Amino acid sequence: MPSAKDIEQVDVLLVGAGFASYTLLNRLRRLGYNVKIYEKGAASGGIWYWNCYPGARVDSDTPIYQLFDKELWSEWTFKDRYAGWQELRDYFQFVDKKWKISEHVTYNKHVDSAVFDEDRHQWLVETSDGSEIYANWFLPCIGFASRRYTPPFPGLGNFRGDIYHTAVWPQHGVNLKGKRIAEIGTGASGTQVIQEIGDKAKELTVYLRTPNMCLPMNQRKLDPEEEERKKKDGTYEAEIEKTRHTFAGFTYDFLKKKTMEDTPEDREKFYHKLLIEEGGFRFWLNTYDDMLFDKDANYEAYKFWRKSVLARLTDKKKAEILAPETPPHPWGTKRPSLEQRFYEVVDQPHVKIVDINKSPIQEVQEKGIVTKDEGLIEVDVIILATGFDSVTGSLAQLNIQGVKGGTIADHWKDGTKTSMGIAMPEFPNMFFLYGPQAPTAFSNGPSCTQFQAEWVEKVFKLIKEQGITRLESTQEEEDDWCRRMSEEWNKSLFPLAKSWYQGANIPGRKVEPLNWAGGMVAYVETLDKSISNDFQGWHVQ
Ligand code: N01
Repeated sequence: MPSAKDIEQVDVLLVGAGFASYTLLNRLRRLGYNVKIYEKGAASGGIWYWNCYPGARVDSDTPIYQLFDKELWSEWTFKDRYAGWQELRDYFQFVDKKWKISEHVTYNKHVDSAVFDEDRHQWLVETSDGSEIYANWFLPCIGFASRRYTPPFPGLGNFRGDIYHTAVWPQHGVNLKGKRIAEIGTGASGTQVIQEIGDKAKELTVYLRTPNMCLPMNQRKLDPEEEERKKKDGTYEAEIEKTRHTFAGFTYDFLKKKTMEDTPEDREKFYHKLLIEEGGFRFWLNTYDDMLFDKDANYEAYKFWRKSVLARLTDKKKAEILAPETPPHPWGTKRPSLEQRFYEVVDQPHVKIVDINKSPIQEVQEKGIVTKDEGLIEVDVIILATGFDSVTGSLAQLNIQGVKGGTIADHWKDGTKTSMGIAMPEFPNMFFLYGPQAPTAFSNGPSCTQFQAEWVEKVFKLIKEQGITRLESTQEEEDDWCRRMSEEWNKSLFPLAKSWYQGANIPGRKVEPLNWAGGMVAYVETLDKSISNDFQGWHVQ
């Protein structure tokens, strides 16, 4: 055992090498802090290191899905309006070179545990290779989807073919051409996989539990000259600036208008413009401001969406599963995915959809999957796109021990509790970004991490100026935030969906709001208020 004085020391230890850590590293380094990043993967990119399944692509468009740094966006131009995983990896390499990030990163470094040493006001962090490091400040930036979920299908281990989970897709890729494939799950990952492999598979069977109410992505190649013009004429700057003033950190926001204030004809035209002409999330986040709060308003949106989908499907049985007359939950209360040809791909005869609500999966056998009504369907490959122990699972899986000895999982045993989705009492000198009870999954990722990182930078300036060595959020701050979390959530229709937004995807897990539903602007205001007036929401030493 090395003595404490022989153990490596660092001012700030960041975990994970994605958007949040890159922004923080750059900012804290400028303030003179000695910063390190530990990354579990073999390369940077955060989720884009792991997300390499066929068709993996982001659902936020250019220019807001990148680091909000003028020097960077002036030099980098994405090829696609919605970037794919390879391009995002290239982007991270570009930033890495530009900002010299890699010299601060240790790859293949998995944090096993972190314990706060009350005498030293430091975290002692241990990794799976047995190394230890003391960090004055510990900032896990591991996203909301780093703990994958595999449902316990009976017999899964007996399958003789290949099984792949989208969250840990082989980095070398998989040849699926001409294969008989079973695909389980139709969230963001499943939808993209299906539309990408559907044409290549010999047979594709999709095991579907809840239809994803997908929106057209309206993907297109970006014209480099036009992008250059937009950078020079101030369009990029203006678009990025808009993200500070909207609910979800996008460039657009809800209208200040109720659904029924428009005539049916005007409503139809408006929906058409959002859904068909503009595409992307506009039909979700740029629509009437009662859509996510009022059932009748919501049903109007659903009817229009359904009509647009039915027009693309010839197979009546599939249409009934994918766009039923009665929706399983209010429109948009579960994350809609952006699709490209999804409905045309699944409409083909060699693609089968099994509604597992009516015909549940009974077991997996050596040769394939058995459901109640279909019996055994033989396949070569099973793809699990069954998601994550989302939002809280990433942090709760780590053995991070607070001052009373309990882990984060212990702190949350009766329900998730945080101070403003960025800190917790009993866990001093620790901030986490893009995690539970922040705008996280209700936001454009780079907006959320940017605004949280800007706040952390303010805190670290004060820490330096005031010689602070220990900062712990107050219990009152946490209680107040949890109360506000529930208040915002319960105003909306979100509680009516069995979604991972509230942990309902994991059997036995407490169903509770996991993402801040009060919007980005109110979120940032709350963060700022907590450090004004001499850190009023914090215990300071
Ligand atoms: O995971 P999911 P994901 N039996 O949880 C089904 C981000 N992301 O990896 O809906 C059968 O959404 C489950 O069914 P149901 C993004 O924020 C973004 O797709 O619970 N099926 C669902 O269909 C996204 O939302 C991008 O009824 C079971 C699917 O598996 C989040 O990550 C790309 C089942 C899981 O879907 C998660 O996306 C990828 C069971 N026992 C990810 N259990 C982009 O930006 C679960 N399912 C494009």
